[in-house]
Amino acid sequence: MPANLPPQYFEAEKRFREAKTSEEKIEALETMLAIMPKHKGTDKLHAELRRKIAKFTEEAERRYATSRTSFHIRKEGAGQVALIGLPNTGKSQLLASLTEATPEIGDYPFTTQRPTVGMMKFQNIQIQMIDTPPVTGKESRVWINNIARNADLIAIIVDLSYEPVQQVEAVLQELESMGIIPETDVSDESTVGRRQRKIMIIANKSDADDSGDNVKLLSSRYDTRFPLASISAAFGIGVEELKRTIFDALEIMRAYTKTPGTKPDMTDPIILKKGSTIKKAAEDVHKDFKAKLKYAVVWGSGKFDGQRVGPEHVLKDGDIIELHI
Ligand SMILES: Nc1nc2c(ncn2[C@@H]2O[C@H](COP(=O)(O)OP(=O)(O)OP(=O)(O)O)[C@@H](O)[C@H]2O)c(=O)[nH]1
Ligand SMILES: [Mg+2]
Repeated sequence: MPANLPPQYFEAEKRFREAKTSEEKIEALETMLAIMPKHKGTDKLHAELRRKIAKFTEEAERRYATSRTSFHIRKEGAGQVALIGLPNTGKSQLLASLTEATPEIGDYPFTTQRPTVGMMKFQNIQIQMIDTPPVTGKESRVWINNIARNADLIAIIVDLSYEPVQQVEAVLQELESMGIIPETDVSDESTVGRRQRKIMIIANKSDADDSGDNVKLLSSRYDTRFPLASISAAFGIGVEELKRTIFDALEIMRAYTKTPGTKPDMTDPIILKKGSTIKKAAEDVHKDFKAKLKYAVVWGSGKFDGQRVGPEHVLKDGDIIELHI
């Protein structure tokens, strides 16, 4: 045991010993893991803590599995977005504004106990949104950990009526303690064993007093790190623009395939990572296509419509492509 551990470590250790549920045990172990300095001398302890976390997570999952819920939410649509935030910031209200879902909305904290899923329509695609219990809830951790780890985008929801930067930092810290860090924070050793995720900020309650100043605070602090949208979920202000920001933050694009002499089906795009090539699109259409592909004809990102391009041609959102094998 390294001698220079801070008192918070021993407090967490005490919490671990006294914990009654797997969730409480996981929370304490993760705190211990986050606090412990990282160097050669602590490698074994790190591994030991991770093993214990895995064990209790499995236990918790087994328990929930018997009550027929699952920690894993199956992806549907063009992308999966997790709404994560402190209590009462408006996550459930936002899900209700963006989708057909009807989650419980309350003027008191810790309203949401279990995740709720809804599909958000953006132009001709659907994006899956997940409302989660507040990130600081004891029972939330196993849920948030699994959902945030698996989502294509984490949207941090903050309440513009008070200290928004502190709220973002608190959520980032919670995520970090679960081993989840922003994709934009690329740093050597801190990424080992960590899961990097796309992150954006949704500043809610723009109708509140002081919200303008608080948006400025957020944007000056996070401008280069995260996409930011300011909205009022309750009054529907900025919600349409938000859909576009979410689409952009997912870093995906649409392409439409057609066969020679026919029209493409513009209601059914294939979804690709932004910056994908013809080759990648071909692979998505059919796994045999990639090897056989000779050339493609493209409308949109070509120099002119109907241009013949090679497999390395980079596509843009909305391109129509004809694959020739
Ligand atoms: N003024 C204002 N109030 C809002 C807005 N969005 C949500 N609220 C209110 O904020 C409170 C909390 O909303 P919820 O959607 O339940 O918040 P939550 O983040 O899901 O809360 P938990 O589930 O407890 O984490 C409710 O009283 C909402 O009516 C908004 O845009 N403006
Ligand atoms: Mg809620």
